[in-house]
Amino acid sequence: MSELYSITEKIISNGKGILAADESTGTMTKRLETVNVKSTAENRLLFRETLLSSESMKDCIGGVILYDETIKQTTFNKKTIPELIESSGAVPGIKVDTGAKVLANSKDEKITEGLDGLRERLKEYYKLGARFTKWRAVYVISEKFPSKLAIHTNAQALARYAALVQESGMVPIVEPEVLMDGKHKAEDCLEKTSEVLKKCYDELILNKVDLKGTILKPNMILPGSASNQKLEAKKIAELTLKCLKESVPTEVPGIAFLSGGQTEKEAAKNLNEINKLNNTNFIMTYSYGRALQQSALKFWSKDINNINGTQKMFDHRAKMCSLAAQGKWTEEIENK
Ligand code: 5MM
Repeated sequence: MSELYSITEKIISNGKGILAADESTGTMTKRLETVNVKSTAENRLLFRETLLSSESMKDCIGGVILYDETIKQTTFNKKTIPELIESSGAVPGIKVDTGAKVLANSKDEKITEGLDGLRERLKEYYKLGARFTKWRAVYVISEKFPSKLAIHTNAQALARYAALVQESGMVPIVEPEVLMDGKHKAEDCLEKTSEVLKKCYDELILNKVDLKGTILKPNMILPGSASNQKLEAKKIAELTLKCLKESVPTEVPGIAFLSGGQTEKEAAKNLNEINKLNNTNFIMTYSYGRALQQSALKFWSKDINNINGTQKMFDHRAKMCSLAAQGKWTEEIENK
């Protein structure tokens, strides 16, 4: 188990966080099409290789979550993608769920699948260089949702996944994402997220998962994206800390937030406030997809051969997130 603890530490310590580059081909195609780039395996690799060769990888990124296609690709210089990630001192990781599908008997909700054959797939990913993994469950908020059924079944799947991952010698990231979509208030997000997290930890403990060798990837406590409630970053940080303090066992070493549709700046500012107020033992850092990649992707789409310019855009975001993970981010540095 001590091997798992050192992997965890390497990923999230010293102001480092995680680059979530695990978009499945469907999601990556949507992202590329919005910036008018053709979604071919070569283009997906070119964009990701550009980010993974950036200067900021060394100081700001402790781990990268990959998708099945990417972990098997090789770079222009004939390195494997895990080798490229390791060369900057970061840890290669892999998304192992096979996606969120309609939940039987609650058709407006989702259950994440991928447990069948997981033990064998984990062995293969370990051989390819992965040392941590990710599984994402998604929950919607409405008057009726998330239902007890969605909370229970997803928690069970997350726990069975995490137990298998530790058995294979890798660190599981547990990602229960309560979506921002909807008109709900931040107080509703607090209530529902707390319920989801508590159930996840009941099941993780029942499945004898060693919590010290895990990382939690939750949403922040925010108003719904269609709500008219506006909250200051300080209030978001207070609610988020309240939720995590009450729902997450203290053995968990670190929390790496998802950005969930926040702008790049909001995701940095809110994480910064959380760290300024952090009165817990948890390391609070980032595991951002869109909030690390958005402006780099936009820039890259204008000239996919402009590697340096794209890397500069990514380096700025990575630096802002790393400062936020230490409570040292400011508007002034952001706008420089
Ligand atoms: C990178 O996006 C991941 C989802 O991809 P698929 O929907 O194609 O499986 C996602 O799991 C991501 O890791 C997290 O949601 C965090 O990403 P954001 O963009 O919310 O920070």
